[in-house]
Formats: sequence, C-alpha cells, structure tokens
Amino acid sequence: MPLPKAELHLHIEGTLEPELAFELAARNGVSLPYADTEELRAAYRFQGLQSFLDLYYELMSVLRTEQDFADLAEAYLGRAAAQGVRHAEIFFDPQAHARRGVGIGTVVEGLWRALGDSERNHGVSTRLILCFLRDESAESAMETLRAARPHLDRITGVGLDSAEAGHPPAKFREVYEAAAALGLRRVAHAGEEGPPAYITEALDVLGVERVDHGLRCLEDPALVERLVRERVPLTLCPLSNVRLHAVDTLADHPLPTLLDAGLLCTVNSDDPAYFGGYAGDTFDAVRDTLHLTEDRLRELARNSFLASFLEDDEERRAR
Ligand code: ES4
Ligand code: ZN
Repeated sequence: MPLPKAELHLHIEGTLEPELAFELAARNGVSLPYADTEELRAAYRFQGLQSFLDLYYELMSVLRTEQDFADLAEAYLGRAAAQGVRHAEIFFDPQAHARRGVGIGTVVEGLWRALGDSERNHGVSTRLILCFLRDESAESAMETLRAARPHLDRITGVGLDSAEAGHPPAKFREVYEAAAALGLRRVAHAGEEGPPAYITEALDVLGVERVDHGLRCLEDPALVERLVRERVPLTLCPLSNVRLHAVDTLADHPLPTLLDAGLLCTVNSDDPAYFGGYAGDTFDAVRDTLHLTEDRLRELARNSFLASFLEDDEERRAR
C-alpha cells in the first residue's frame, strides 16, 4: 500500500499524457506537429523552464471542450489514487486556454465533472487553484479573476506560475489583494528559477500561505530561518527540478538539507506527464536516491496534509 499523501503542486495541464493528447487532437481536429506519441515523447528533453513551457502550451491546444477537461482530470485522479493520493490541490491556467478562445467556464465546469465525483469514485478530495500567468500583464490577471467570479464556489485559491525570471511577484499585488478580499487562499511559484528575493516578495507583498518550489531559499540563510520560524510550507518538486536542470541529478537534490534545516517540506509532481512521475513515483524516487528514512517519508506525508487547505476535521479523515 502506498503511503497516503496529499498532492499540493500539480498543474492539471501537466498531466496530459501523449496518448490522451493524440486522442483529443483527433477528436477535435487539431493537428500536432509530431507523427506519434513516440516522437512527441522524444521532444521531452528540456533546457530549462522556458523550453518546457513552450511544449506545455503547445500541447494543451488539444483541450477544447468541457469533456476534454473532464477526461484529463479523470485520468489524473485515477492515477493519483493508485499512488496513494487522498487529496489533491490542483492548479489550472485559464489564460493559457482563453488565448485560443476556450473560456474559464469551459475549463472549470469541465474539470468539475471529474472533481465533483472524485471522493466517491476515487477516494480523493480535491481543491482547485486558479493560476495567473506571470509573463502576462497584471491587467490580464485581473480580467481573469473577474471572469472567474461566477465559478468561485469551485475555486479555493489563486497561484502564480509560468516564466519566473523578470516577472517579480509584486507585479500582481492588486490582483492578490482582490483575491484575498474574495476569500481566496493565496500561493505562488517563487524561487524555482527566480532569486530568493522573489520568495520574500511573495510572502510580504502577495501574502502567500505556501511557496511553490522555493528551492532557491537556500541561497539566503536569513530567509530559511524566517520560513522555518513562520512554518511556511514549501511545495517541492524534485523530478521537475531534475528535468528543468534546477539541480544536476536527483542525488544532488537538497531535499535532505531543507528537511534538516527544519523547513516544512512537501514533495510533489508538478507536471507528471512531462517530468517522469506521479506522486507515488516521486516519493519512491526520493526515498531510493536520497536514502530517506521511513520516518522522513512519514514526515513528508504528514506535512502534505498539514500544508493543505483542508479543514482540520477533513484533514484527519483524509489521512
Ligand atoms: C510549471 Cl514547473 C512550472 N513552473 C512554472 N510554471 C509552470 N506551469 C506549469 N508547470
Ligand atoms: Zn509548478
């Protein structure tokens, strides 16, 4: 039995496996510039975040209808459940779909067809987190939040993703203030490719409760001390860090150092279709390669529920 765990850093568009991408492409009459799934998989060699994002945005063009989003989420939930995931907080990128005329209603209501029945069908509770693309304007983010208003009963929080360098968190101060006023929880990617100062800014200017990635906090000992003191969870994604070259190999990943420093670390899969593993695969990989003890693995699993947006009673039931 895999360890029960919560997944807190998962882009639903990053769960699009090549087989489903081709199926949806055929269904929707979209042509992909790859002959078959093998040729597509061969393109999964990334130089860094941007080269991954280019393919990620290209491939998600096959997602058009509510049923496409339902099929995508249903496939993810089945795989996640099989790997011990009991709770998933799922990112989605509405602006990336709005670009080709797919409205946020199609995305959210489509995902909900799967998420709404997930506890019953898979034993996985879920939350949705709307991510703003940080390489788009603050005005576009605000417009996205406005468009989300009719769907807020389905949405728990907001996040910030896409190309980090040159797009500091403070650019999104107003939209995060507006999100907080609507009762939404706040997270942001920071310190993945961007500097530690972006982590501080996400905390101080955006008021985030968790930091997604946060890996580069290690370059600033005072920041590490603060994150420990304030019990700010980090949603680390070790397989993603390897594939995007934030670390050289998994054996070099600083997860043990981060845990030893007393940080509230969680381990997550980010974009599992692209980075080589779902939540259970990721736990197995760090256990085997970083030689984590059973106690450390249990700590990571416990942290995933502690750092989640579940209420206390729900949290106890999930784990
Ligand atoms: C992402 Cl790994 C990563 N970083 C930033 N934005 C993203 N969107 C999807 N995956
Ligand atoms: Zn991410």
